[in-house]
Amino acid sequence: MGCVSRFLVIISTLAIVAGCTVPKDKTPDPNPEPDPDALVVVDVDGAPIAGASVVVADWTGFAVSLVSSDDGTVQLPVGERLVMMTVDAPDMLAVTRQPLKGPVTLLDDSDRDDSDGDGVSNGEEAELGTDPEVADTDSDGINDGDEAKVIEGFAPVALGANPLRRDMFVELDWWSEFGDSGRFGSGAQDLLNATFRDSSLKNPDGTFGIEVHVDAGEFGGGTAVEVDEWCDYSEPNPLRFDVAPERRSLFFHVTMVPLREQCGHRGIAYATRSVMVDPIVQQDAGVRDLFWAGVVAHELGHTLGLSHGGDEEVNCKPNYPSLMNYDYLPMILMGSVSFSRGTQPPIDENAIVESQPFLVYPGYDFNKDGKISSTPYAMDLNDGTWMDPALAEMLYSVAGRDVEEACSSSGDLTVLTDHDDWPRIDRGLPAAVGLPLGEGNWSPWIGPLDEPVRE
Ligand SMILES: [Ca+2]
Ligand SMILES: [Ca+2]
Ligand SMILES: [Ca+2]
Ligand SMILES: [Ca+2]
Ligand SMILES: [Zn+2]
Repeated sequence: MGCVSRFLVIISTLAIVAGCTVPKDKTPDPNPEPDPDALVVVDVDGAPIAGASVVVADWTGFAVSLVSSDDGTVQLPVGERLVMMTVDAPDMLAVTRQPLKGPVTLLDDSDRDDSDGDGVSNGEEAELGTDPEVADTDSDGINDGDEAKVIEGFAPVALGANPLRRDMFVELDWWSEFGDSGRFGSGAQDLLNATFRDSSLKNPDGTFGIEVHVDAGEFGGGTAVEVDEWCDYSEPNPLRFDVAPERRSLFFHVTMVPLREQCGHRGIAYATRSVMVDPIVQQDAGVRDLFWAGVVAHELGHTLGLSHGGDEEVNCKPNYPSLMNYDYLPMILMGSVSFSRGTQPPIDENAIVESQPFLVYPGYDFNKDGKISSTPYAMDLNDGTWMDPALAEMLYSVAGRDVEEACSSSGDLTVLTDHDDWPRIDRGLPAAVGLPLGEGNWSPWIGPLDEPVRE
């Protein structure tokens, strides 16, 4: 019913109401009647349990604690978008579940000790399949208790944390001027997830890699940001670590703003778990998603402890096929590169033998003389010129710069080595999550006085 007709109805019934009243269904009731459907009953074998703890989390992960009454009932908050709950009582096995309504039956817990102090008892850990002697079974920096139970304040489990699989939480803000086209949507999120799942790291549940949970507004965190100054990322800048306090020990933070235009960089890894990325929104959506996922993965790679040469700052090594490497970063546009597994043999630039296997090739013409030579020769390889020139030019032009500028090798002839990125990521994730957002350096492996990594 529209405003005007409502006015007319009111006039005809009450005769003296002036103006337009707000329809009742849009006015929150400050003292709503309890919703009989939003009721939980806690019992053991049908006997109600009074004083049981019931912690409920809403869609943003925010969680509040309730207590069951004498008849075992708990009235859930009305009007909240609740997604998960944990019911717990002394000497009972805790139950975490969706949906929230209806009966919850607790079981006896004969082993209520918590040997590793992670918030889940030994009996509960036996049920969950987690290690009762290790607080962080899947080594992602989040304790088993925080991944298995809804805990008061902020509950990662309500946003998809799993105690048997590595999880990584990323809050992503974007420049408001870009509108919706600046938002890191599901296409880019799927590609980012694929990059972190294409991994040698096995999880306790048998899956591989890291599950990345992006909050570009889906969980109430990521927002469009309206500031127009980001080159100065010092303390007063409102962009800096724009993450709710209860999330700051857990979330990585990505800000997508036009860095390149204003500051001359495509991406910057700043202090702990915080990066900025230029979204380059003029690309078509498919190319844009590939580019976004690759550059965000690259910058997150820095905050997990990786340099452009893996464990060293030697860029553009042909035999380091990782998106940390500038030579390979543009290849994200072909959807064909992730982090390196370190399986390529070393190449001595003083004695290059082209007839040896390289990547998928049985031999490779590094010096572009038209033949695959078995006679060793000397050449600087990590200057970007080893790639097929036409392909290199195409890829780098989309990525927005030329090959020489990207690599700028010193010209020294050395032994170039591959690097297995995954063990470093495996150590970097729990090390980074253990630190407060924005304190310390871009990488948990670098001292606190180092410069941020640019690009
Ligand atoms: Ca425990
Ligand atoms: Ca444990
Ligand atoms: Ca964990
Ligand atoms: Ca986990
Ligand atoms: Zn970089």
